[in-house]
Amino acid sequence: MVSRRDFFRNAGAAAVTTAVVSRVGAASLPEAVVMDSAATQAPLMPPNGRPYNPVVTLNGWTLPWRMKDGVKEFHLVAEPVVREIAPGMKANLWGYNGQSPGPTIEVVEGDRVRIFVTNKLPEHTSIHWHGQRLPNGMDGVSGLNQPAIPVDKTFVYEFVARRPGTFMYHPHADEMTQMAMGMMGFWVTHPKNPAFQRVDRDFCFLLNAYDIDPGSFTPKVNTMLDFNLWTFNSRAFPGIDPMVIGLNDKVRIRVGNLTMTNHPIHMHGHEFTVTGTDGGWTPPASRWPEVTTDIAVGQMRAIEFVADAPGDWAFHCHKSHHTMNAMGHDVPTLIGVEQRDVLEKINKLVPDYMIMGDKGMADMADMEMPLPDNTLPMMTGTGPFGGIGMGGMFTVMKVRKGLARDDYKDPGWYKHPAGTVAYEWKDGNTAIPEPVSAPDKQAMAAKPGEKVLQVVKPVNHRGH
Ligand SMILES: [Cu+2]
Repeated sequence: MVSRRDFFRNAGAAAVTTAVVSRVGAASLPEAVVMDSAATQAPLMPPNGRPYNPVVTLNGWTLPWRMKDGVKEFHLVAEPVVREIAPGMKANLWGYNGQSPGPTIEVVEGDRVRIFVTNKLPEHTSIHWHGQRLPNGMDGVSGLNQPAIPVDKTFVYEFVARRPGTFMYHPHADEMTQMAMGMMGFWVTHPKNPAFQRVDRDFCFLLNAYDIDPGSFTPKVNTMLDFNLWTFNSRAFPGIDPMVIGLNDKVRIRVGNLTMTNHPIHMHGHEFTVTGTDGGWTPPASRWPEVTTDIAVGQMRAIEFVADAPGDWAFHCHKSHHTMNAMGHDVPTLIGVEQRDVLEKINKLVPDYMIMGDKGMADMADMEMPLPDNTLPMMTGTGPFGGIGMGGMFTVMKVRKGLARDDYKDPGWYKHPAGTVAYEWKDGNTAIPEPVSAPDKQAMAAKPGEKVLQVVKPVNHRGH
């Protein structure tokens, strides 16, 4: 096991060798590098080839390559993996090279790339290189562009990474099953000119969703709508690492959506612009400021901003169900229900039953309920002021002064300057402003014969 601290201490290409296990003896195949940790790994500084500014994959890593006669050779192994979704929950997924999602592949515009794909799954597979300009026979749709890769066979994909930008990879073979099981990965083609749209920190991750019943380990692969785990790179908060950012750094975050619904991704404390899609860089004249961008199914968005506000800023999907974990789904609404009357009776049937939800669900963030094995509480994560009440697609951007360029270590919680945290009003500690005078009630009421306010009859919306 390679600890995160060791990894950051040894940041760089050499460190990756400490996590590698050779899976393939054949000398003609590049080594299949395997990752045994679900933690964010340090950026992989390119040891050869054209220079570029590497990305940081949130709770992920970049696949090292072998340079052979000027061709970058990668080896992906499609295989069953055990992925830790967050401390306390592991899932039996399918992925690549020890983790799910698979490793990020980073190349440079104009690179010739050769990817060996070994199939260690129990069924055939293929890889589609989402968004790439490539020869038709390399596009990876099994049956259409190539025969599927049989079990235990290795296929070779080869093309020139023509267009710089952000891409994804995933199977186009039994893809409903294989993507529900977690087979996907990120691909970044860096521009030939490292100064083009240069940023100080470049994060990337995929959005994914799973339906794993509490107490079980394997996703239900036929689910279309009722997913119960909403994840960034197959991790649920508080298992998602923070994005650590230096004050005034120029930052890019690339987010790809391989779930079956859209995700309005929302950033606190800053405005950003959408600078890239999976179709390429957006023309600067087309950009406008946002604090939320909706990412549709199969899309990628690259957003950029200057991190000029120190603090711990939430970064999450704005669909509130997507910041809840498995135990938060299918819970009945109990607000206002007086459960005390029946508690004694319920306790005879269910001895550990607790009254909950009658005043809302906030208590659940702090409650330590007995859980089935291998699942996550509805909402979880504790901050400096108590329960955060979030799970799923949620993390924190930690913007700090004085960080070294390559420092991605969690700096701990933000220390707020005195007088800058919301506080409880107590008589005498500050003046409460006079209430703003209410509008004149008479002006609101319609005089007889006057149609000032129209009364709209309730409409039954059912059946529309
Ligand atoms: Cu969402």
